[in-house]
Amino acid sequence: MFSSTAEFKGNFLKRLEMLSGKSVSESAPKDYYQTLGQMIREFVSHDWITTNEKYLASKGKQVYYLSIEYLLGKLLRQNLINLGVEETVQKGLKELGIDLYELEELEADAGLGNGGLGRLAACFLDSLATLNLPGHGHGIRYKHGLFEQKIVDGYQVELPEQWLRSGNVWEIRKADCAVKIPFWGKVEVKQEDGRLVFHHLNAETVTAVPHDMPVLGFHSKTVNTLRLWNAEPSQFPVHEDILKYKRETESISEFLYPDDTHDEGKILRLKQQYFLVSASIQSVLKNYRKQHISLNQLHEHICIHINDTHPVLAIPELMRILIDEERFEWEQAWQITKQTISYTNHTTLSEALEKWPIRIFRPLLPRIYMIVEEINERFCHELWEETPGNWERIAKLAILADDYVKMAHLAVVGSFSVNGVAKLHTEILKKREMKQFYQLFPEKFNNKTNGIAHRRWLYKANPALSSLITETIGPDWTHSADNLKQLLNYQDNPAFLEQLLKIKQENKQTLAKIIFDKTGVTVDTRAIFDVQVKRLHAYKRQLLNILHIIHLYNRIREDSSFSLVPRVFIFGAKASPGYYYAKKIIKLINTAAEKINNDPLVSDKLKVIFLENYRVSIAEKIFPAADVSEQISTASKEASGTGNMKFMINGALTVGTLDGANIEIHELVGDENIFTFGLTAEEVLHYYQLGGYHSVEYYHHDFRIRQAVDQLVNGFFPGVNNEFEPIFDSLLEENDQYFVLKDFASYADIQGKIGETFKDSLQWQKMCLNNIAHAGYFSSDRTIKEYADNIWGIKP
Ligand code: 26V
Repeated sequence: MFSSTAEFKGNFLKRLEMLSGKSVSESAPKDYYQTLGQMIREFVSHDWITTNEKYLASKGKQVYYLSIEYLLGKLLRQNLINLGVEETVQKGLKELGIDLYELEELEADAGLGNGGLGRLAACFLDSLATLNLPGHGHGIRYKHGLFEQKIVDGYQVELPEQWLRSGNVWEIRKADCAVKIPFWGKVEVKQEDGRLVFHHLNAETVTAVPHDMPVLGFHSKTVNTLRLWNAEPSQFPVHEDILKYKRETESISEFLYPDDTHDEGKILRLKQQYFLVSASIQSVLKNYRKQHISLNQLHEHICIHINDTHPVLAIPELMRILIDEERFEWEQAWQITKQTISYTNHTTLSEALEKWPIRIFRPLLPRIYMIVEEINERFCHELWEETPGNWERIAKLAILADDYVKMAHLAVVGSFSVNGVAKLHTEILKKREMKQFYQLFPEKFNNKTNGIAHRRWLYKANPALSSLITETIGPDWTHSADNLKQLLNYQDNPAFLEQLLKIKQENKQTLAKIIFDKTGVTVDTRAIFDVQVKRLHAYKRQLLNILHIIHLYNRIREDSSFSLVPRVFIFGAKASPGYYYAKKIIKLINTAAEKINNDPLVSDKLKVIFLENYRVSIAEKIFPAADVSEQISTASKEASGTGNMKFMINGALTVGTLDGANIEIHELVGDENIFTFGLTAEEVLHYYQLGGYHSVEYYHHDFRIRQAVDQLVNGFFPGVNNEFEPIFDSLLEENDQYFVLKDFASYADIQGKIGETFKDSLQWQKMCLNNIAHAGYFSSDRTIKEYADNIWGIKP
């Protein structure tokens, strides 16, 4: 890009003048940021064009990843790193008196996602480009990403997020590639030339305009595309209420959904899903037609991957185009569609499995509904042929049942591959949640354990540790994360372990400063930094963590012989705005923090920090500074988790249940390098099936539990009235669905063991080293290679 600092500076200054009309001294940091961003984007445009030309000319297979969420975070420094010019740029800017890290602060996080599922999509894009694989993302260009969280008086308050306020320097608007999406109206069926044809009449049409972002690979020439669709009014046709139409149209790409627990949001959410899918499929086929290959061979050249069920309408939409526009017969269209679509399931929680009331679906998407109906009828017919008279089975597996469209059923029936995201999760799908589908289509089911972009979560986030690793085993680990295993040769090398300790200590100091700036609380960096950062959900059991903290607090105050190894407990979590119970837990954590942090009796032992507005950029500061990684979901509930992998690769030790990918972490590092506790998935599922758990017994028989649980409601936290009664009730009246009390004792025990282990700092670092060394398996490069080889059939 620039062969020298001097060349960079020359370029930068010239461009700054052109763009802002000002000299360096007159310009503001915002101008520097814009200038640098534009320089990079323009610089990559050549490789971007070349990549697309190569893809087109080679006629090789390409994958399109459809996802309603992308949690990209900041892109400036990652792009510089990928281009291999970070050092040159940083030096050049410095000579001009500009700090690259300050510019990075000016960039808004692209937070177009809720959590794990959206961040996974972003990590996958990174790996696809780095591995030179032809894979592109399609999503929605939400004007407002996930809400900004403020904590006011201990409560979560949501503000609209504004990432586009100063524009998005990485995107290119492609108005000429816009497509039209029809909603509402009715379908007219006619006989023409001996076949039925379908016309969608009186539809309200929305224009989808793509905004393309380049996706750079690490030190590679490949530049893939993330295409984000913006919803805009079509040329204002005959419309009675133009303003209403404009408002409704634009609202399609206005907000990312924190979830769809509210009914009024449902139509909009379904509109978003069809908007994404229809725009993407139309655009994919437009591109495909340029290659002049028959649509009969679509599946040999294209794979469309649906990230969870949100984009599942890709199936009927592809059918619609093949049948209505390309005049295929049903059976032929169905074979092509089934062989083109693959699907990832990300949760077995029944409340998260999507289903749409037919009363909403049918009028909004009349032609799509007809196709779903036909898919369902044919599928039910097949079931009938196989087991005539077995209505129970048909009712269970049908796509349309009980007045709903069941999206996961459509996904399984209309795709060639169904994968879970960690070994246990896939087994639960096969043996339980989707057992009957597995019996019907065993060949479709497979596992792809999640991964993380280690170049963001280690190389970028933890420069000191990365340098040490590179000095020790050479630089190839950035491409081949498995090389990290070579670090095992240093596990008995005290000098090396001392260095690890020193780096962790420095990272903790950086985080301590952030904590002080944000909360005013001083934390001791010699204490164990024990961190739980993730979305707030009952099954993730932040409640178990905070109840245990309250218990520790009680113990320090009451038992003078008790000596706690000092701890700083750090939380970061957003609750869905409509999720009442989750918000109560946030209030509880903040209330406990307030009390504990202001009690001089425990101040040298215990601190509780809630960092507001947890997001990708703050996560990059947190993982490198963590000693302990809390992965304490009720076993069987967390499909995989990916935060667990980010902690691990930064040398934090996991305290976790045998759930999701924790199980695979455990297998890799062995019993001696992880702290596991609690019920197994099998035990949990057994209780759910057969009963036998009575939370009140644990409340009555364990004083520690009774004391902490009573403190929720007995005035121990002054000024909160009945605030925590719903939590109290969930544990006792509602029999503690997530086994918080059941797992409390084993959690407290293992936490004790963690304190003891931490005292021997070299032993602790040795354990950290073992975790880092085995974390290569969790690079999303490995995951993506598995998808590419075993599902998509794409090649570099
Ligand atoms: C969504 C909802 C929405 C309605 C209320 C309840 C509820 C519960 C869970 C979810 C999660 C939906 C899908 C999802 O984000 N799954 C996450 O995907 C990650 C990437 O595969 C994985 O690491 C996480 O374990 C999984 O929860």
